[in-house]
Amino acid sequence: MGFPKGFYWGGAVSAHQSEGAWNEGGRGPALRDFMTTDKKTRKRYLTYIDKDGNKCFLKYDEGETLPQGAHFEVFDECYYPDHQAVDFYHHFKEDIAMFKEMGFSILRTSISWSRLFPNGDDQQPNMEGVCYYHQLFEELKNNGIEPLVTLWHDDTPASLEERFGGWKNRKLIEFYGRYAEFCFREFKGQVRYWLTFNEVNNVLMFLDMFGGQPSDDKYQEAYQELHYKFVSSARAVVKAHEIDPNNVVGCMICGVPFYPATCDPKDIMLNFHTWEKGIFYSSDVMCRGKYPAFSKRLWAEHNVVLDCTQQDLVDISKGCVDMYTFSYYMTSAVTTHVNNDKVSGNFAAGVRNEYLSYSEWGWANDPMGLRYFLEMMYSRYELPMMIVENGLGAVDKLEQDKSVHDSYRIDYLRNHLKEMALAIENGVNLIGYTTWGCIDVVSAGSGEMKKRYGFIYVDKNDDGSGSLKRYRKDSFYWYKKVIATNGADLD
Ligand code: P53
Repeated sequence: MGFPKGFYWGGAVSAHQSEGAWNEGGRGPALRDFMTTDKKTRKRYLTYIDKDGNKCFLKYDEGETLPQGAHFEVFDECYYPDHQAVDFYHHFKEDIAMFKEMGFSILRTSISWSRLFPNGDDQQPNMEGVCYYHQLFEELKNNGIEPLVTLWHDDTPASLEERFGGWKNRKLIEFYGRYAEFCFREFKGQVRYWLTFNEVNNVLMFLDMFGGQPSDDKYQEAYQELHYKFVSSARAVVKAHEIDPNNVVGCMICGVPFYPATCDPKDIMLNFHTWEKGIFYSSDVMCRGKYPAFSKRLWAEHNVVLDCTQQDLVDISKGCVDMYTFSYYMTSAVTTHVNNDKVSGNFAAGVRNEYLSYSEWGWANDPMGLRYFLEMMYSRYELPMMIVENGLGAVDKLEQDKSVHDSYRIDYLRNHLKEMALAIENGVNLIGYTTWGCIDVVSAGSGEMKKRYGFIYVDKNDDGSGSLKRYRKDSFYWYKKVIATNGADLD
C-alpha cells in the first residue's frame, strides 16, 4: 500500500478553536467570541443587545443575521468557549514540539483576521498580532513543519458584522482583499500554502439542511454571501500568485457526499441535485472559474437575483485555485419518500443509512465515502488534492496514569487511510492529509471540549475548568508510526 514520496502528513486546527487570548495582544473581537452553547440542545447562539437594550440570542448557523442597530455583547451568565480555547496562543511552542515528535511535515491553522486588523478594515495592522504569527511560522519552520494557512475560518471581525452586516455587504470584498494581500506580503517566504475560506459551501448547505423551510430571502442572502466570497477568493488567488509565484492556494469545501436512499429515479435525481447545490456549485466556481450551467436553475428555485458585475465574473475567471482542498467527516442520504428515520445530531441531517454506524453526535462513520469523494472530485477537476480535515469526535477518558486509550479513533483513521490509499492507486493525485483537531480543540458545532479529535489530550472541560496540561493519547504513538512508515504500517 503506497502513499507517494513527499506526502504531507499532519494535523489541522483553526485560530478561534485553539488560540484563546481573545482580548490579548491588541486583538479585536471576532464573531466567534460571542458564541455560546445551549447546554440541552448543544446548539450555538451569538449573544447581542438589540437597539432597545434587550439581551438577545441569534441563530447564526441557521442563517439569522444581526438586526439593525444591535451590537454583540458578552453576557456574564453565558460561557464562551473560544475566549480561552486550549490556549494555543501561549502554548504553541510546546504543542509544535509534540507535533514534531509525531513527525508532522505540515500543520494547518488559520490567521485570526481580527488579531491583525482588530476592526477588520483598519488602515494599520496590529503589530503585536503580526509579530505573533511571525513567531508561530518561524517555530514551525525550525521544526521542519510547513504551514497551511486558512485566511478565514468562520471568524469575521465582529466590527465588520456590526457596521456592515458582514458578508451580506459587497464592501467585505475590499476589506478581505486588503487583509489577504497584507498576509501574502508579510508572510512571504514563511507561508506558501493558503486556503481562502473554510468550508465555503456551508452557507448554502447548512441552510438547506438545518434551516427548516427558509424563505427566499434567506436563499438570496446565502447566494449573495457566497458570490462575494467567490470574488474575494478569486482575487486573493491572483494576488497570491503575483506576490509569490511559489504560493499554492486551495479552495476549502465541506466534503459531504450524498447517497440516494433508494434507487427510485426520483431519489437519484434529488441526490444529483443535492450534490450540485451543496458541492459542485461552490467547487465549480472556484476550480473552473465560472458559474456552472445549473446555477440558473438553483437561483430560479428561490427567485434569487445576484448582485454580480461583469468585473466580478472576470475576476472569478482569473482566480481558479491551484488545489482541491476539503474536509471529510461523513456521508448523508436523501430521499423523496416519506421516511421518518431521520439522522439527528449536531450538524448531521438526512435519513439514516442502515449500512453505517453513527457517532454520539450523529455523524455517519463511512471510510469508503472518503474514497468516493476523492475519486469523484479528481475526475471532475484533476487538481492536486489535500484532505485538510478528517477525524472522529469522541469522548475520551483520561486514566489515572494520564494515558488515553482511544482505539476507536485509531480504527476510524486507519479505515480512512486505507480508502485514501485505494484512491491514490486509482490515480488520484493526493498530496497531503491533515487530521482535524490534532490537539483537542473547542468543537465548532457544539462548543464542547468533550467532543475531542486530538492525538494530544488537553485537560480542559466543558465548563472551562482544567489545567490545560497536554497528554499523549494512544493514537499519538500510532500516528507517529504511520508517518514514520509513510503510511505503510497502519496497524
Ligand atoms: P465539530 C459541521 C459539519 C461538518 C464540518 O466539527 C463542520 C461542521 C461545523 O460543526 O465544521 C468543520 O467541531 C470545521 C471545523 C470543525 C470541524 O468541522 O462540530 O471546519 O472548524 O471543528 C468539526 O465537531
